[in-house]
Order: sequence, then structure tokens, then C-alpha cells
Amino acid sequence: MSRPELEKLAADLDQAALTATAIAQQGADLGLDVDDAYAVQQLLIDRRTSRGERYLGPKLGFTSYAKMAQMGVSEIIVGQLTTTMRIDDGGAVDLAELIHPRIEPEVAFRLSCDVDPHDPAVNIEACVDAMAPALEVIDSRYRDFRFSLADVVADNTSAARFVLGPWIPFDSDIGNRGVLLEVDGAIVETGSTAAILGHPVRALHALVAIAARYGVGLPAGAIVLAGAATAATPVSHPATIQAHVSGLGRVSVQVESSGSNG
Ligand code: OOG
Ligand code: MG
Repeated sequence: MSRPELEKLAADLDQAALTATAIAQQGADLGLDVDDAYAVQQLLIDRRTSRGERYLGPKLGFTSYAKMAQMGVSEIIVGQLTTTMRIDDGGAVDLAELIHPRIEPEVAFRLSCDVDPHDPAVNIEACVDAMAPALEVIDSRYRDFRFSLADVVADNTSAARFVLGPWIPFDSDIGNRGVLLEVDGAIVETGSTAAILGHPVRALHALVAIAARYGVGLPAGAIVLAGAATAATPVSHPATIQAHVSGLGRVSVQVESSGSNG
């Protein structure tokens, strides 16, 4: 694809997010390949940073079979988190700002040093100082939440909002912790951190490989979302959403609707 075509797609996806209006899937018509798609994603993030947003770290997608099966995409992808996507624990997300949001339970890691993915001796695990339970609000900018691998990479892997619970010191013994997703106190998804590539720490190693190829930043202080352990649950009404990860704790978000009385 030509540079103007990549820029046009980034502008269209950016506008779709800003106006909460879905657009048609573009990849097949444009001949978008995965390399093009990461270039579009970077142009999309550049548009956000030019508006004053800051990059906070990477997020992984499709690191669990539950997610791959739900979305029909079976390759690990990486997107980018920015300041305006972050919601405080217990804070609110407004449905009016989103197209067709879904929420999924995640594990977050925090990097304590710069990670150079091109360094063959790099040990990302040695650079992780903290972990937290997290919720990710995803919102595909494509109609009907349907996309190809290249489409979803260009769309910054459906990233929309995220919420982090309290950080606790990193402990690599998090390979098989129970994960619950609750809507107004009712459990809607259950799983285990083992669903994330067999162990969530493997997501960190997968991230290094993708970062080396596509230039994703891994600076000290970065937040890393390891990818959902369960399928995502659609949210179309005001509700309290909580995730619980055994031994990590809880995190919650209030789904609100400014367009109605709730
Ligand atoms: C893409 C994002 C996938 C995850 O945790 O697997 C993702 C999507 O499902 O729309 O964030
Ligand atoms: Mg996710």
C-alpha cells in the first residue's frame, strides 16, 4: 500500500474512534498486509500523541485460545495503550463514547527498566517489577466487531480503555490463578491465567519478538497487558464490571450511559 493509503486508513480509524461510528472492514479491498497494518497502527498512535496523549505501553491480543476462538484470529498481536485510554480503578466508562464495547479480564505487568528487543541477551522478566489485575475495554472500530488479522492490527487491536487494579510485587508464580469476570456481581466468565499461552510470563517473551519486528516501545515504566484469559463480554447497559484474579486481587469499572438516565 502507498503511504497516502496508509495515512487515509489511519485517519479513518482515528475518526471512527473519536465519533464512535463504525467503518467498513478495509483490509481485503486495500491489500493491507500485517506489516502495513502495524504501520497504520503507528500512524494512528502518532495522531493521538500529536493531540497530547502519551504512550503508556503495549497490550497483547489473542494470547488465549478463548479469545482466538471468539474472534476467529489465531496470531498474537500487539497494540498500544495511551493516557486517554486509562481509567482509574472504580472509575467510569461512558457508553456514548464507544461503538460496541466489550470487556475482558487481564493481567498487567509493569517494566522497571528499558527493554531493548534487539538485544539477544535481553531478559524481559528481569525487568518486570509489578503486576496487577486489569480490565480491558475493547471496541472494534469495524462494523459488527468483525475483522481480519491485518484489520485488527491497523485498528490498534481494538484498544479503547483499560483499568488497572493495585500493583503488587511481581512473582513469577502466577501460572495458574483463577480469573473471574463479573457483571453486577454475577459471574459471566471464568478462566485461569494458564489460558494465556500456558503462563502469562510467556506473553512477555512473545511481546519481545513482536516488538523487535515492529518497533513497539518497551521503556521503563511501561504497562503491559498480557491479553485476556477468557472471552470478552459485551456491555451495552450501565453496570458494575469487576475482574478478580486469585492472589492478585480485584479491579472494577462502572459502565455508564450519558445518553440516557441509566
Ligand atoms: C482484539 C483484541 C484482543 C486480547 O486480550 O486478546 C485482545 C479483539 O478481540 O477485538 O485485546
Ligand atoms: Mg485484551
